Amino acid sequence: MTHYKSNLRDIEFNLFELFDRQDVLGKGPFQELDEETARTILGEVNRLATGVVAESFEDADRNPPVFDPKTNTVTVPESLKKSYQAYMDAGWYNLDLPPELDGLGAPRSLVWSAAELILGSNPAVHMYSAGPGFASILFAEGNEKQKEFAKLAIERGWGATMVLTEPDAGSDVGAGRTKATDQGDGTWHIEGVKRFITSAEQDMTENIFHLVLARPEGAGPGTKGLSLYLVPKYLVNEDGSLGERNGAYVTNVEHKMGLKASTTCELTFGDKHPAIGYLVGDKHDGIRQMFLIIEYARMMVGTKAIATLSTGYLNALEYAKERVQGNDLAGEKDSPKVTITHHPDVRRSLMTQKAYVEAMRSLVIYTATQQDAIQIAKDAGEDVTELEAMNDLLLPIVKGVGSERSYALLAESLQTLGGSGFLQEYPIEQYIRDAKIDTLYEGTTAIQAQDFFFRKIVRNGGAALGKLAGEIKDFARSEAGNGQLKEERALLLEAAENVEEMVGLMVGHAMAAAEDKRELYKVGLNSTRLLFAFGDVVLAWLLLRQAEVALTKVDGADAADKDFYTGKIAAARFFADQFLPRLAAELKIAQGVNLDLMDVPESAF
Ligand code: ST9
Ligand code: FAD
Repeated sequence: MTHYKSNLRDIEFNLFELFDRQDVLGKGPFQELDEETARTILGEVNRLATGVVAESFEDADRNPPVFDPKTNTVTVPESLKKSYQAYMDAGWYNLDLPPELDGLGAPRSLVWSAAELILGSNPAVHMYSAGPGFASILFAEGNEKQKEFAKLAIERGWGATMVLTEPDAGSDVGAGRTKATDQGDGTWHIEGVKRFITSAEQDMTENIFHLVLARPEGAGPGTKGLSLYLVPKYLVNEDGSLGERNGAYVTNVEHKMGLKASTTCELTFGDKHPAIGYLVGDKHDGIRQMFLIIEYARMMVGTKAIATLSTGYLNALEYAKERVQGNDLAGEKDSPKVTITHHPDVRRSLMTQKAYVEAMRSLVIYTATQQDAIQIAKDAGEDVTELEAMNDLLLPIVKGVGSERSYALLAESLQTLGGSGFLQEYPIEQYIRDAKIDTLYEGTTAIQAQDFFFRKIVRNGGAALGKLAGEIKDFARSEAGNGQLKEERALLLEAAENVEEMVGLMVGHAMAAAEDKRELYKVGLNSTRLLFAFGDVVLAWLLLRQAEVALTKVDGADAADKDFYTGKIAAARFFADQFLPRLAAELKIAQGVNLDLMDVPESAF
């Protein structure tokens, strides 16, 4: 038994009962995969995730990788090496690779479903195994030589990193100072110090390639002046053998609150000897290229958070079903003691965890179905602009809402165990420590909220938002649930209208900024509120859609399925009743926002 409790039943429910992925399998770009194969793959990944991959989760936290400053090397604990190797040997990283790279080119809905299992089991393993994924981006963006490099990297299982952050350039990536100097022979020298770089050193792969944002000499300021360079740890000879050690060295590994198995490194370029880099695709287009990775990584982070809440909830549930404590609140004085699931407050907490996590899993898979649609349309040579806009709109919700709600609700999972939850004997305290990072990296929640409003709503002219809100309102006005979800649909409609009004209010503030720049502060004061509020509407919609399916299947289902579908209906009702009415208050607060806070002197805080 490992710490990890997966929820394959719910993943498969989303894939095959809610989003009908069997209809896209076996045709178009997914010719090679049918439903049975997809289920077999998930079963196999689940076996690894609940077994060997999870086995090192605790040990690598208590005995994290060790950095040796004399040699600039890292020693990863043996337990983690075993988990990593077992996952790489199984070869499932190829699910997402295109056929040109011998991959399965699977639909993203299947890719992210499988990813949830590994991310819930041992997130560091998923991160160390990102090399092939990074190589596929290098393959897509690189010149001929770099494409060959990418193939080699996959064949030989090299690790990879994304290198943006510097001491003075975190959220503000455009403030980066790392510089690149053209050597005139197709190579560049990179100089500077990057910090917080995930997986930049380990002793599990023979090479590591860094994808680094640096500013070529003479380039302009900001993100648009940055270019993307391929900087391998070891240079690679023409025949594919490893050459000299390149001048990019890890000069520190951070001591952290959690996710200790994953190395977070300071990476210094060109200090000991030149760090040779190659301009990706021979073009200066760095920030766009890097965002191809970032978009993927933001999806990964949201999925990681939600996967952690899922196992947190299931651990809490198991405990609650066994822990006997106190009398039934409504029972007779000398009635027998009950398990804590009998207490109304424990039920409130458990159902809050269940409803959010099942809604957010559905959000991940729903977002991935948009990515499936992009894959299908591209394969057919069709325009993908609208599909990409929808995917773009959903990403900050997956990342921003997924990470914040998961972190907050993991505290509820811990609370369910009482004092025992605080002990290292149970995994939840580690889940909380490991999940905190999800609200921070790949763009903090504030950055997600601004991205959501300015880029995904305003810059898109509200098109994707309008389409999604329209679908939600159509559902709310429909007869879904055959009369049984009437009140919940009414709550959904009201909540959707409240959030639309909030968007209108903020667009008004943004427009008023043409006259008075300070009006933008009001947008900034409301942006995370909007992200969470819109998130709740989308989550409620997805839960009610799940309940609609469950209502058609619950009668006549076998015992296990009956419980499953009953839980779906209960979760949707609970969420609609408990969380949607709060959005009216959020709108009121948003409407009341003024500039007073911005006028409080810094010294008065
Ligand atoms: C990090 C890593 O934290 C943590 C974990 C690593 C684990 C690694 C392994 C897992 C990943 C696996 C991936 C493998 C890949 C597999 C693939 C398989 C197929 N969307 O608004 P502007 C672009 S890393 C798209 O003016 P500012 C766009 O080009 C550190 N593009 O920005 C735009 O130009 P245009 C993460 C976007 O004011 C240009 O940027 N750090 C988007 O100059 C300029 O845009 C962060 O995330 C977008 N949403 O700069 C930094 N947004 O407009 C957070 C911008 O012409 N900070 N672009 O299209 C930000 O995001 C800031 O908002 C900023 C602002 C830097 C963009
Ligand atoms: P800051 O940008 O200084 O932010 C501090 C606070 O101010 C935050 O609350 C933030 O929301 C807020 N804030 C900042 N600017 C704004 C604004 N304009 N509007 C509103 N609020 C704002 N980076 C990589 O390049 N590669 C990696 O592999 C990588 N891995 C990481 C792993 C770990 C464990 C950690 C801790 C970090 C990692 N990072 C990586 C860096 C990570 O992406 C940054 O930490 C993150 O983007 C935030 O930057 P910062 O830490 O400098 O915080």
